[in-house]
Parts: sequence; C-alpha cells; structure tokens
Amino acid sequence: MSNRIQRRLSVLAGMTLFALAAPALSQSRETVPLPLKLPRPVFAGTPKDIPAGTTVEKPSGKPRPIPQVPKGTTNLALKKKVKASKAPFSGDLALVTDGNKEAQEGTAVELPPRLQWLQIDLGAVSELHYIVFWHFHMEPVVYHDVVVQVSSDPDFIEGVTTLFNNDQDNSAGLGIGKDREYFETSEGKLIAAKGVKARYVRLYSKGSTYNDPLNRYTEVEVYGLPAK
Ligand SMILES: [Ca+2]
Ligand SMILES: [Ca+2]
Repeated sequence: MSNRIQRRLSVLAGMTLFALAAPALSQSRETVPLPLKLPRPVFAGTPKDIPAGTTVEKPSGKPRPIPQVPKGTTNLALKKKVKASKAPFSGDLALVTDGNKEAQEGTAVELPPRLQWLQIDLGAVSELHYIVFWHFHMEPVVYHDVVVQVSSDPDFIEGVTTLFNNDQDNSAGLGIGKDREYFETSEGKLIAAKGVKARYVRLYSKGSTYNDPLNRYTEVEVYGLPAK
C-alpha cells in the first residue's frame, strides 16, 4: 500500500471514530428529574363522566411520572414577557409567567372568547425539553383546540414546530390534531419538546366546558437549557 493510500485510510478511520463518538457523547449527558413543583390540588380525582362532544382521555388516576431532563434544565419562561392575540378580558398577562400556579381567585388571566393565543418570549433561542401549562384548575374543565407551537420567528410564519394539537376537526385552522382533550388538574398539561431549539412559545385555545367562553391561563412553564 502506498503511503498516500495509507494516509487516506487513517483519515477515513478517524472520521468514522468521530462519527461514532459524537452520539455517544450526547447520550452520556447527565440527566436529572424535571424540577417541576406542582400547585395544591383544589378538587380530588376527576369526573367519572366524560363531557359530551369532547375527545377526553380517561385519566389514569395515578400521579404522572416525572421525566428525566438534562442537568441544568430550568423554567426559562419565569417572569418572561407575554403577549396575546387580544387584550385580556380580565387580569394581566404577567400572571402567565409570575410563578404562581395555585388555583385561587385572581391567579388566572382571562382572554376573550373564540380562538385566542398567547406567546412567551424566552429572550433567546434555547434547547427546550418540556412545556407544562395550567389553564384553570379550580374545576376539572376541558379546554378546546389546545395547540402548542414553538418557533424562532415571533410572527410564527417561518420554522414553526407544533408540539401538541388536540383540534381533531381542524376548527382552529392550524392542521388536524392527533392529540386528545384532557381534564384540567393541578398537574397541568405536560408536553415533550424533545430538545427543539426555539425562542418563542405560542399556545392556542378556544374556550372550555366551563360555564363561560373565556380562555384562561394560570401559568405556563417552559423547561429547557438557558442559552449560552
Ligand atoms: Ca401565574
Ligand atoms: Ca376543534
């Protein structure tokens, strides 16, 4: 074998080694349980009757398992700026990221009826792992057309990733959702973001089974790694 060929082969071998080592390095990232603190439950259990006209999943009746996340994962949404499709009907948008997720009078912002969204600016493109949100957990109500999207475009035109969509009849016009509806509880709704990189998180809803058509939010938490 000529020296030239030998050199080529050793370069190729080196590249193969590097390609094999790269995924192993990311897999060996240290993980910890998601540092999520749940609010106090104000009702016990969930209703036996599934509300008519919903796609609600039967609750498991057991506490939700706590997922593992990379070490350093934190709630990037805390105290971050929130904007919405319409001015609130009552309350302030700052309630969404103020850290208070208790089901008490005055802890939820109320957006007007029909399809509305709110959007959190994390301040920088970050690696996201889980999003947890509580619309309103005073009662086991069911919110409709819940869609969660992330993007690095504040207008959500370019590079939009949909992480959750339970609008199965596409009445919101964001695409046919494959996810199910669910009862609001103190656990909130937890959805996986699978390491997607984004700066903005947008949540849609279109009223609920509660006795008025408003869109409520008590808190939204976005767990990820702070941008370096
Ligand atoms: Ca809050
Ligand atoms: Ca729908």
